[in-house]
Amino acid sequence: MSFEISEELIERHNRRLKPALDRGWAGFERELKRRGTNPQRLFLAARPFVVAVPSWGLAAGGTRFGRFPFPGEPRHLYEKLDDAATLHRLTRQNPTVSLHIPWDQTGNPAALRAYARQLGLSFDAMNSNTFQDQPGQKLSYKFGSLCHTDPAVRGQAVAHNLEVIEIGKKLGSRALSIWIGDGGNYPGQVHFRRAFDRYLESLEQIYAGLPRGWRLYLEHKPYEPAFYFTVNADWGASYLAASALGPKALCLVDLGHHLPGTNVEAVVARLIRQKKLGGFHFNDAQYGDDDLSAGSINPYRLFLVMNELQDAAQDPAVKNFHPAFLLDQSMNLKDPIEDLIQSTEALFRAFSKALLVNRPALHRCQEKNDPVMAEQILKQAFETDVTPLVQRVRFSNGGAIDPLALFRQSGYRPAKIKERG
Ligand code: PSV
Ligand code: MN
Repeated sequence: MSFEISEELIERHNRRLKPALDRGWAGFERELKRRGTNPQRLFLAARPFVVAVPSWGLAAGGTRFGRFPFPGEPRHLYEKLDDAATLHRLTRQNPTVSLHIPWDQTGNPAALRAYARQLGLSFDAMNSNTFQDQPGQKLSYKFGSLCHTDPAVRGQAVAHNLEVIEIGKKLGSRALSIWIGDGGNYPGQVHFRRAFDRYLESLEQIYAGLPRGWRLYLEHKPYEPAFYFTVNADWGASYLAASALGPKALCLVDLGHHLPGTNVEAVVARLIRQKKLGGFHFNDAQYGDDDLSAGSINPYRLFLVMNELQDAAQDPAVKNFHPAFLLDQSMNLKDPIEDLIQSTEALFRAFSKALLVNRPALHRCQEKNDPVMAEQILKQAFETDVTPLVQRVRFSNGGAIDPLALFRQSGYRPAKIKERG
């Protein structure tokens, strides 16, 4: 019998912290009422927040210079699901896992799905991988995959994506996410227009294989592994491709995939306007695609992104707005469960603060060209301490009031060191 954080342990932890939470909530409620905000309505709006966990974020990630495994890390996908279930039991905000094929050897998808269901988990977007060669692979992706000059390589990459869809169908997923590294390192190496034509042609074949109700997410990134030119480098290229394909194709915004200085929240608003925002890979970055914990570097930017999402969610003119929330971060130094607790909380805080924005007042300031008061409205929401709300939502969903503290106290990782080595 492997060690688990039991419901009883969570209840005991919550019983201890509940009086302090109640005191905090009473003060928070008073402050909201003073501002004319209905606390119960805020609570109900915040309560459904969830974010998917990347399978590749559950074990130690690597840098280009190496990977440092940590004791007790999951040895295979089933153990990764055990850790994801532990995370979800603590937060009640991480009910789905996003898989990456072939990094995740599914073997028997039906058995995997049954195991996940037993743990209270299901599967989010599937990710294909044609940015690396796999052992035994027939044709190399050294010079590209979906955009390769050789139709046989493109065919192999398309077939891989169709196979990922098939696996996803068996797992109950409803989306395929494609990120490719195709591009070039040297001026002259790649014919820009033809490479994009080939990208579209390959994507059309994948799009045609999408089952009913599925979405295709196209993820852009300015550079790496291609350092001079990347085919899907920015939101513009991504938007062109998604538009050419049709309504099931949407753009996915990875927060780390923008050049320094890019106004990411404006990119988000533009994609919403074009009905092409599919979802997010949340993380944070200091320099480039750093895959650091969400909200660890620039929580204000995260709030501004959430603010655009709330603005759209509350706008009756924006229809069918359900952007997917996924984390995409890779940890070298932290325990991944602790990291994911921190990131989930940072996202939920930003989300909650965006709910606090006095939107009618903000719109009035925008119309009247009052930059000072408009900014004040955002700042007031951002600077509000939403801890009581965050804790109350977690508690009422059955999670832990302080998931990080409980995770440490539970002895989960030391128990896993004994079990997994
Ligand atoms: C690429 O840097 C990326 O953001 C894509 O989402 C990949 O699927 C993921 O990272 C792999 O680590
Ligand atoms: Mn990503």
